[in-house]
Amino acid sequence: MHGQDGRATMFIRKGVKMKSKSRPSAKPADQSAFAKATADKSTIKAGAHPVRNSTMPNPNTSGQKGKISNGAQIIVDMLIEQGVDTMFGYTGGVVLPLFDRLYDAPIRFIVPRHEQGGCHMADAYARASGKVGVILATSGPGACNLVTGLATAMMDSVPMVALTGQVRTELIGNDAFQEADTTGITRPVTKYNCIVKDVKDLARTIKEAFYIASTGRPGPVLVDIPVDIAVSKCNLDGPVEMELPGYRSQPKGNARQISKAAEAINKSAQPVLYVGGGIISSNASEELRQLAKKAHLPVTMTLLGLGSFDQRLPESLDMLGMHGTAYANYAVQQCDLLIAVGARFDDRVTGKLATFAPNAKIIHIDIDPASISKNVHVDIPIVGDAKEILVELIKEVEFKERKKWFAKVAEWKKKFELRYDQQASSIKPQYVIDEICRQTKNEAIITTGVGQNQMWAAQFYKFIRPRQFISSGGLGTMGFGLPAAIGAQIARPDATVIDIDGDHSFNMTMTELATAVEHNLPIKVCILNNGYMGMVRQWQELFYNKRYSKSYLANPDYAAVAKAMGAVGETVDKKADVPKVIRSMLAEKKPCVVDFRVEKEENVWPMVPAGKSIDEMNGLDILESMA
Ligand SMILES: Cc1ncc(C[n+]2csc(CCOP(=O)(O)OP(=O)(O)O)c2C)c(N)n1
Ligand SMILES: [Mg+2]
Repeated sequence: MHGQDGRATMFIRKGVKMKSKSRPSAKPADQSAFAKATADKSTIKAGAHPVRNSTMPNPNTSGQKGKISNGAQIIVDMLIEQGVDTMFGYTGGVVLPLFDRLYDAPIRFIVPRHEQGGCHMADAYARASGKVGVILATSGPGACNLVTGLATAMMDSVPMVALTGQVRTELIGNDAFQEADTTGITRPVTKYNCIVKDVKDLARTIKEAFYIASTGRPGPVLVDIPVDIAVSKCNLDGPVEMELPGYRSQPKGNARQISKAAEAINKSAQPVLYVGGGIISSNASEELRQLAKKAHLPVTMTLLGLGSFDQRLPESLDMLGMHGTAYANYAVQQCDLLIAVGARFDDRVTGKLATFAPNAKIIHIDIDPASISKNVHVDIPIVGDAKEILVELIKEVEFKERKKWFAKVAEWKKKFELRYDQQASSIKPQYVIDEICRQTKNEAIITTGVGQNQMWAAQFYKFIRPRQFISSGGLGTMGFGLPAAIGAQIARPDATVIDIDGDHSFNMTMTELATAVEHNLPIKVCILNNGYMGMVRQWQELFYNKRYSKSYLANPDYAAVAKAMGAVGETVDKKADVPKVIRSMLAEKKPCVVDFRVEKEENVWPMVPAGKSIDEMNGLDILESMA
C-alpha cells in the first residue's frame, strides 16, 4: 500500500519491490532558464513530439531546468516530453487541477462515457500504434472503473500509463469522499504501480512509468496522484533522472543459446514455429517472415499473434488451440521441434499439458524470463527481445526442403479447411466475416467482442500485417470491441476499422457510440446478433445437455439505438442483402452499426473440449461434410 514514510512504494510484476528516493530539495528558480523553458514549450504543437516506440527507451536524462511549476503542470510537461499527443480520460474532483492544465495543452484529449471504455480505447490505441496508451481517471469510482481495462491490458502485455487522482495525502486512510485504495486495488492488474507523495518525485515517477510500461514485457503502469501533490509548487532544477535499480530489461539473447536453437532447427525434420503477441510488440514480423522463408518453417499463431505472419502465405497454419485449425493443432502435436516466439503456452493453446506436443524439443524465445518453463518444460530458452534474437537466428539457419512434412501439412490443410454452410438460407456469421474480408481486401483493422464472434473473426478474417487484429485474448473482456475500435481509429485515422462484435458484448459498452459520434469517427460495428451469449450457449449445448441457463437475453433494437445516438444504424435479416450493406457500410463516413441477424444456434468448429489434447477436436466431421 502507500509508503509509511511518505515516499513512493513501487511494485513490479512478480513482486519486485522498490523504494523511490526523494530528490534533493529544489533550488530557487533561475529566471532566464524559466523564460527559456516557457518559450520552448510555446513552440510545441500537437503531433510534433517525437513518438516513442516500445523498442526505443528514452535516454535517462531530460527535463526542463529551473522552472517553477505545480504538480499538474509537471505531469502535462512530462506527458509532452514522453511524446504523448493523444490521451483518454474522464474528469472528477481531485483531477481538476490536472484538467485545468490540460485545457490548453497540445494534447488531443478524448473523453469516453465510462472510464472502462476509456481504458480500452487507450489500450487499443497502443496496440494499433505501438505507442504507449494514456488514460486518466479521478479517484474512487473513476479509478475503480479502470480495473477491467487494466487487467485486459496486463494479460495482453499492452504498454499503458494510467494516471489517477487521489484524495489529499493527509486524508488517505480516512474513508474520505471518493477515496479508494487505488494502488492496492490495481496492484495485481498492473505491471507496476505507485502513489506519489512528494511533488519532487512526480516528474521522475511519470518518466519511469513510461519506461516501465514500454520496455521488457510491456504492460500497464498506474501512477496515483493525491490532489495536494497536483497543486504543490516545485522547482524543476535539473534533468529528470530515473531511479530503477531493481528493473532490468535484457533485449539481447544469449549467443550460445541462439546457436543451439539454430542447430536444432537445421536438424529438425518436422518443425513448427508457434508465435504470439510478442512478435507484434517487438515489431518482429518482418524477421519472422524471413526466418520462416529461410529455414522453411510452417507458422502457427495464437489469437494475439494473428497479423504477425501473412495468412495468405503457404507456410501459414493460421491459429492454433481450442478453436484453432485442425492443421495447426495436428502439426503441433506431431512436430519434432516447436519454436515458440513471444507466446506463453496459454491453456487455450496447449489444451491438456501432459500431452501437448509430445514428441517435440521446445525452443522458447521470450522477453519475460518468468514465462519460460512456466507451463511447459523448455529445452532451449532464449530470453530477450524477439526482433533482436530473430535477426541473429536468421543468420545461422539453413534452408531445408522437408518435402514429406510439408506434404503432410498441405494434406491436413486441404482436408480440414475452415468451412461453413454456404448454401444455407439464413445468414451464417462466418459468411458475414468472409464477405467483410473480401470487400476490405484483408486490409481492415478488426476489433472484437468476446465469444463466438471473436473466434469466427479470428478464423475467417485472414490477416496480413501486424497491429491489424485487436482483441482481448488473455482476459476475454466482453465490451472490448467498440471502445477498442474507437482507440484504433484515433491511432490510425486513415484505416478502415471494424468491430466484429457479439450482441451481448456490444451491449456492455455501447454507450461509447456517443464518443465515436462526438469525434466523428468512421468506425463500423458489425454485430453478429444471435440473440444468445453464443459461446456460453455452445458450451451448454455440448456439455450441459442443452439447458440454456441464463444465456438468452432480450436485445434492444441496435440500429435504433445507433440512430438515437447520432450514428448510422442498419438491420440485416436477409442473406442476399449482406454484400450490399457491407459495401455501403464501408463507404459511410459516420460511425455505423449494422445488426446482422445471424443463425441463432451456429457453433464454432473445430473445438477442443477443455482439458483434452489439442488433437482431440470436435466438429471435424462437420467441416469435412461441407467440403
Ligand atoms: C465481462 C465478461 N463477462 C462474462 C464473460 C463470459 N462470457 C464469455 S463469452 C460470453 C457470451 C458472449 O455473448 P455475445 O457477446 O453475444 O457473443 P457470441 O458468443 O454470441 O458471439 C460470456 C458471457 C466475459 N468473457 N466477459
Ligand atoms: Mg451473441
